[in-house]
Amino acid sequence: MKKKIALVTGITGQDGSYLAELLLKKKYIVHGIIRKSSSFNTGRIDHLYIDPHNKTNFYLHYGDLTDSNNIYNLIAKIKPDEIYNLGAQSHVGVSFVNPEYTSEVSGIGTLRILEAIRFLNLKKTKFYQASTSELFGEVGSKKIFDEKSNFVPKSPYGAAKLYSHWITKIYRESYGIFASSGILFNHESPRRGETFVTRKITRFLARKYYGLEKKLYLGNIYAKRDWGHAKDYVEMQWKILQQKKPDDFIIATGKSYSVKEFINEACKQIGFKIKWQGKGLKEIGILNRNNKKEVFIRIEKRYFRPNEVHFLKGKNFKAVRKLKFKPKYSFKSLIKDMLISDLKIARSEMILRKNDK
Ligand code: NAP
Ligand code: F7E
Repeated sequence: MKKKIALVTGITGQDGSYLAELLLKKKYIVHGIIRKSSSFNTGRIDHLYIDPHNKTNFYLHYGDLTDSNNIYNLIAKIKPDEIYNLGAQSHVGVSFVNPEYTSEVSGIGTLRILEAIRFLNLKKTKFYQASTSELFGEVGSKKIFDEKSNFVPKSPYGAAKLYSHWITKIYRESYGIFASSGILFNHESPRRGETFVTRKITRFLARKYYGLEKKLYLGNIYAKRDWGHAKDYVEMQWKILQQKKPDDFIIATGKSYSVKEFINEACKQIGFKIKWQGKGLKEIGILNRNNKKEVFIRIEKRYFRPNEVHFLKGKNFKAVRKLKFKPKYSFKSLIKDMLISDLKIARSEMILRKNDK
């Protein structure tokens, strides 16, 4: 049987790397788009590239979602059966600083792919768009978001992703393209970028454990998120493209925790006694270790965003029914997975530093 060909944008990111692993396991030929950077940016996929089993199944191409010709030429050459558009300027905080660039990549980038599919008349190519819970924003009381909820984005990132979400639906309805979106709530893993809050916390705690770091500075620790594991979620991205008809799906756990609850659970797992004191910008986290008390968490104004989504929780009923969504990771086991990995990394650094002395 002919092997399926997939093209993944954002293959060097958290989701892209897990998705590439999954597709290779399913015997796909995987093509990925990587950006030219001044230092190596393939750390999450190097193990796939050097694996001799993947030699003829894994190809990387230089490209950028802001470059229409490049996107068009790659799609024309590869003629993929499935395109997963995971590439994005994905940091909500950064999108307030670089709103125009964020719109170009996370908004118009999607249009560039859809236009290439349309123009090349690729009738059999299926398209997956990485939509996000940042399309939603609370209006009044807390609620659980589902596929029928109104979109109220609160950031340039959310607005760019809303454009991508709608243009995907418009190309599906107007040109009959098999184009689907997964509206994914926050998902984390040991491969999560280090500036996202969960990884910032687990990385800090692991480094603190080995004496490599003193203090952690955070923003709004009362924001609540519906956190799942990226490994569970990329499987749904694939499943969404295996449906008979294109459609949109919420992928979420249905549980929501604050950043502070995440810290408390992570501290518990690593064996740190934490006590909170104060309010607002004066709130501090105090670590009690070996009968010594030390302020190790502080709140910093610069980590607050000009606008914030305070509460997110998703209703995953459609995904459970149609995609048989059954996540393997819980809130606690997600944190455990991240801590184990970050402790390993911190321990290696501690040994290196000792050997250097
Ligand atoms: P990520 O780790 O930040 O990865 C983003 C990827 O996009 C990286 O490979 C990055 O390349 C690439 N990229 C950035 N700018 C690009 C450009 N101009 N042209 C081409 N590629 C570019 O994100 P993730 O967490 O894996 O998320 C994957 C997708 O799902 C993103 O679209 C994100 O917005 C969306 N999403 C994420 C979550 C979540 O909780 N993780 C939830 C909902 C939706 P470099 O490695 O070179 O930077
Ligand atoms: O923030 C608060 C922050 O940056 C989570 C992206 O993958 O998920 C992600 O977006 C919460 C926010 O993720 C810090 O204000 C407090 O309320 O980890 P985050 P995010 O903004 O939810 C969605 C679904 C996506 O689609 C995005 O691509 O934590 N917070 N203190 C902080 N956040 C950060 N980054 N750093 C802090 O110091």
